[in-house]
Amino acid sequence: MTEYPFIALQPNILDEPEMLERASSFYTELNLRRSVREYSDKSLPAGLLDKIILAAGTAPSGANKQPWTFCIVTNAEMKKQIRMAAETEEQESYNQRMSEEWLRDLAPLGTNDQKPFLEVAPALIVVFRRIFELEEDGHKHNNYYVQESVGIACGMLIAAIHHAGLVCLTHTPSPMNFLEKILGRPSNERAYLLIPVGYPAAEVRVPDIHRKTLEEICVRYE
Ligand code: IYR
Repeated sequence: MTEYPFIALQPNILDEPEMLERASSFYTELNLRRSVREYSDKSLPAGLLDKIILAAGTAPSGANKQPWTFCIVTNAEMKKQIRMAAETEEQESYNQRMSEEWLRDLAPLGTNDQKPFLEVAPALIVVFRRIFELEEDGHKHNNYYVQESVGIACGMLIAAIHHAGLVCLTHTPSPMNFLEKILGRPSNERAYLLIPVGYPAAEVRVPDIHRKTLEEICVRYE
């Protein structure tokens, strides 16, 4: 096993006022992010999603295995197939699988089993977690903390999408294995999130939800 050579960290040295200013403006920016379910069909600038995915790929991961694959689907026929398969699963979920309590919790958000955004949005990013790597001799090499690693990468992906001036939705049709089939993914990949990306539809409205306060989400031990 060869070791990595160690190189000097390139530190991000800022003075304290600038640190506070940057932390504050980053929060202000992220706090404007909203999940969007209605999209314009306007296409995206060439190369934009590549940079966004490169940003997501900077996430930390178990043993630096980077156990993720990001598929960009802009093909209209494939988006249609994905919409139809997702709606079939969602109909089953809304009508049979989700509990009364779950449906009551979701009701204020106004979601339902119809997912037109899967066809209207100019791109779908389908994120797969790689549960192992298949070596050339057929040996399965383990990945570690795959859920955590891919979750972190998706958080960074969503932040990068927002930072670039686009909107998205973390959509989780369940079960999601139809995505592996439609996209012909290899046996080591499992669908993790389905993320429509694009511009919001004109005059789109979103539910007036509120974020928890600092006191609600932070406990100090001094
Ligand atoms: N996957 C379904 C249901 C759904 C579940 C939760 I938890 C949400 O926060 C939102 C929706 C759907 O996408 O409609």
